[in-house]
Amino acid sequence: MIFIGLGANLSSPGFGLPKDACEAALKEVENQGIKIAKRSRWYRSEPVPVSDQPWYINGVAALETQLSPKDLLLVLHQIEEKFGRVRKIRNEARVIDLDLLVYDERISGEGEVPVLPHPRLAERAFVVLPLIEIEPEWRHPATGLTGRDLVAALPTGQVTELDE
Ligand code: PH2
Ligand code: MG
Ligand code: MG
Repeated sequence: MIFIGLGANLSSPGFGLPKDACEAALKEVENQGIKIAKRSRWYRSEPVPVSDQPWYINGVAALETQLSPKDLLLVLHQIEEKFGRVRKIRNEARVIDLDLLVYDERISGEGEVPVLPHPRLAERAFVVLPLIEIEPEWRHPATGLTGRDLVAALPTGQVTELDE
């Protein structure tokens, strides 16, 4: 299974509100010939680490593609660029963020890019909750932890709720 995380906490002139940008980004993934097998609902989440940035919209999608992890990451970065994402500082507010979280059972070696599974996946409620929503039986390839284990192990105090 291949999972990507979507996130946004700034509006953009071209794509509007964060949720609209996330929806448009999923369309764009499909336009690149990549199948969206499953997608979570959208969640509203407090910035991690806590800051005075606007809250995020987050979600996770399961993809089907023959692209290699490297090529898939390249496509995700191209979509981010198309949406006007400018990278300056780590964790800064953004119009769209597309992260490659998991690529089947792959575990990256030292220095390999992309790092798989995403190194901060298990610490983040805004990733774990939507991921287990679409794939409750999933196990973390490196730790073997189940969805339920991952939820139980999340750091406390990360507010993540369904956006309704
Ligand atoms: N992304 C980050 C850093 N912090 N916090 C929330 N709630 N949602 C995000 O998507 C997020 C974050 C770095 O990519
Ligand atoms: Mg991210
Ligand atoms: Mg990113």
